[in-house]
Amino acid sequence: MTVIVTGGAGFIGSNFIFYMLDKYPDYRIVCLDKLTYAGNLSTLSTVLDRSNFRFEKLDICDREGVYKLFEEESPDIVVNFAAESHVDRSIEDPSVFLNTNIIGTSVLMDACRKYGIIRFHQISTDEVYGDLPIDRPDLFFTEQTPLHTSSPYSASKASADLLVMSYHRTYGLPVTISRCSNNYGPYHFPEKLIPLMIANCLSNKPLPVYGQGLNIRDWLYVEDHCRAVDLIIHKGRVGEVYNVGGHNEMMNIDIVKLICKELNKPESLITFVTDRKGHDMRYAIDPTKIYNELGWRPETSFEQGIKKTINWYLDNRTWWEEIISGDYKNYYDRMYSNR
Ligand code: TDX
Repeated sequence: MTVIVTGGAGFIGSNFIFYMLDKYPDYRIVCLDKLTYAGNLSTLSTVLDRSNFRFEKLDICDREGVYKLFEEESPDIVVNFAAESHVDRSIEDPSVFLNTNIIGTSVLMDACRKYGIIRFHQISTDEVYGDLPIDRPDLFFTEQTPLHTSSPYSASKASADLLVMSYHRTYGLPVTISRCSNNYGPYHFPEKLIPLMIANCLSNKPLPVYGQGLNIRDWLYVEDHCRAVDLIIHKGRVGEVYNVGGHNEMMNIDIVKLICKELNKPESLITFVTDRKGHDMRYAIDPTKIYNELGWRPETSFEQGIKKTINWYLDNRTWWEEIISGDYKNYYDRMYSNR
């Protein structure tokens, strides 16, 4: 079995590659990644030499390059993790999100049609459903919840989902989609809430909490997400959407306080800054379908997961310190100075 993993040098994609190489030593894993700011080849350094692994620096929008790779590798399964994923960046400049997330997905699916595959799996997000009110803890996103996006990022992901479903209906492409809640864990890019707060704590820098920090996210340890994708690509029903989440809702401010506590840093580092435009209040996934159909359950509690994650950032300082000192520094100054 040959599996193409796009965006495999990014956070969730790289974790998925490690998971697959470990679980299926007889599979061939081909990573296709453009190595944007969020992709880091050093993340894959431990697997680059494996005989059943190939890395190809490629943009999913590059039709010729993608077709050539499909011709060479004849993949059975394609899992599309490649995406621009940071909401704040999409508010600054939507265009690259539309290109990569929508056009890129269509190029990949055209290649799937041309060369034939047994499964195209699209990694989507709970953000396509919009948000839920804070005072209605009884409400959850199901697979039937209408798409109702807030940011250019989520609109681009919802557009891609619609396109994926249209390729299934129109061309009979064997597709599945997963919509997962917020992931956290090793190799999470430090522009996102949890790694940013860990990195800032460790450097005794202010912890910028948007608005009052009352927004709620539903957190899932990245390895649990990888297991869900593995189950869906092997056992999920074609043409179906699966929500993935572990009923672990937390307020941003509580997460930041927890990180301060774990790292023994004063809460006085917390700084409330101007809110994100169009900021979604609450995400909460109803994972009943994947529980019942595929028997998936999250295995890592948030208590264990956050400890593992913090320890990973303590043990892998070079990985994130290099990122923070490079181009990313310009982004950080642009985004947070005068906020
Ligand atoms: O500095 C910050 N301060 C802050 O208060 C940052 C970076 C974030 N926040 C808040 C905004 C959100 O309410 O924390 C929450 C989490 O923010 P992000 O880490 O940017 O994630 P989110 O916007 O929830 O989106 C994430 O989950 C869904 C991923 O980035 C998406 O790619 C995924 O689809």
